[in-house]
Amino acid sequence: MQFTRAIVRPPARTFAAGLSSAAAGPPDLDKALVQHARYVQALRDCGLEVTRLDPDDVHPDSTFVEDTAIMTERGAILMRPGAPSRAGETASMRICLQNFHAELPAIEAPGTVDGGDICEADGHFLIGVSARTNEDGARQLAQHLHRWGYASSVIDIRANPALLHLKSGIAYLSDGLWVVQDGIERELRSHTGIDVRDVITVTPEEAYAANCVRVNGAVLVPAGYPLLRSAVEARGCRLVRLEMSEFKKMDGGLSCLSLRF
Ligand code: CIR
Repeated sequence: MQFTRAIVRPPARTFAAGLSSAAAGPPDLDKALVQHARYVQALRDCGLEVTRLDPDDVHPDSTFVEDTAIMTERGAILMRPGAPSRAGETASMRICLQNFHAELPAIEAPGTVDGGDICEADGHFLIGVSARTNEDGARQLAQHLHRWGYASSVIDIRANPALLHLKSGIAYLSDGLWVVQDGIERELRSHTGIDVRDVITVTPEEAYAANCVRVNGAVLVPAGYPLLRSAVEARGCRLVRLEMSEFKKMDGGLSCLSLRF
């Protein structure tokens, strides 16, 4: 899918109060703002027009905009984040998305879905059921997608507590190429019916790098993961390395920082 736009939101002053299991110490806000600005520039360099929402101090995790919506070629769907502290993030995202889409279906209670649990591969949506995305939310989302002619499959990641979201452990880079953490590949091949042509399996030491993003001609990867870098380069992809240290401290990956469409 060729992207022309992205939505981002810089980290708020309250960023360090967000949810985290990383036990890596508090993030440095100034560094996070610099890393975020470079991320935005990378999106612009890929040809995207970037809409920047105002920082939202009330919601410390609000920089992770990917969790609030999913974007498809046929429309956007508003999510209902599973963490109570993040539920309010969708209000401003709804207003923003209404500028682009007259119809904006939404996940309703008791369903919850975090956008980070959704991975699209050429019109087939993998929906992760996780600590954040429940079965009711997954069912609602599958129905919305079906209405637009998309296929979907559910992957239950609840037995793998190391994965916050499905996309913490899997990325689709187009042309049949996947990046996965060990364990998810089996699920991908056995449950989805997707034609998996090429797989880069990240090592446990580089697990964080499984969350990388294809943006038009480039693949955005976190800096500091040399094995993934060479595996992606070996496939002839143009690589953009981005420092993500402060977002990693808050359990956030590369994809979480933007909605691309
Ligand atoms: C959270 O726990 O919700 C945030 N601290 C991190 C969210 C990361 N989002 C994502 O992986 N899509």
